[in-house]
Amino acid sequence: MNVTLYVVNGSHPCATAERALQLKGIPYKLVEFPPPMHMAAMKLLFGKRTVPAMKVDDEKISGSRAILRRLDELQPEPALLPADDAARAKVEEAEAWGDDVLQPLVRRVLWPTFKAHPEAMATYSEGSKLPPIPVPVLKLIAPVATRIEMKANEASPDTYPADLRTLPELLDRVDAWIADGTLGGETPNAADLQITPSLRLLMTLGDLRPLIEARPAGQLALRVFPDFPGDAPAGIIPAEYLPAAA
Ligand SMILES: N[C@@H](CCC(=O)N[C@@H](CS)C(=O)NCC(=O)O)C(=O)O
Repeated sequence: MNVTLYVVNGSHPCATAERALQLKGIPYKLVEFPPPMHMAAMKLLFGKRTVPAMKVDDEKISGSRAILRRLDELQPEPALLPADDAARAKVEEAEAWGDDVLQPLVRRVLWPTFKAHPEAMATYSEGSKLPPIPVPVLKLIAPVATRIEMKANEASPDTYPADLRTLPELLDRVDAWIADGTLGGETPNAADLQITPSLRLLMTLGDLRPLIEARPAGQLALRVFPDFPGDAPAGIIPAEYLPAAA
């Protein structure tokens, strides 16, 4: 069986799919595209613009949740969903929230931050196999790249402060799932793999890390993803947008 994973370096759902492959011990090849060029390439290859996508021999699978389901079929152990119906429903609910609510919010926070501070983007190529883009070039291409990404992700000057304000509420929700055992088991389940890379990516922003790190949500994100590309210094998100630390 030949498995190829198509990714953008530092993308949170790509981290979900790659960690699932690693957990299951499935050997894979990685194909990496730079954003936002990946959209056209993925549309051509998979008929859908987004990463991650996976090829298993000639079979094409798009989307982090679909990829995890397929991996559970290909290699049942360790299972990414609990066998018990009630526990499984809770994990699926948390996973869907991570995909539909948290994942897009992270993009709507990151891209406006990069638009204002393109130099911060340089650290997000950590671990990439693509040639690094020098900061002056990044600054040159940032206005176009961030405009395309903000449009694709429906990010705007209005969504930016609104999303940042909801952060404590979202973290409360993750903490509650950890407290009731839906998240945070010994081996990461599908919801852990979906939610923790989003939190970990937010924690690469120095302004947000102190809001997340000490909470159960932050600790879980660091356990599942000790390392993550990106390290943007504090002081780049306007202070008036930042929620108070808990
Ligand atoms: N929620 C889906 C979609 C992932 C997604 O939107 N990926 C971003 C990169 S993090 C992307 O490729 N965006 C391009 C676009 O929206 O066209 C998943 O988990 O697979």
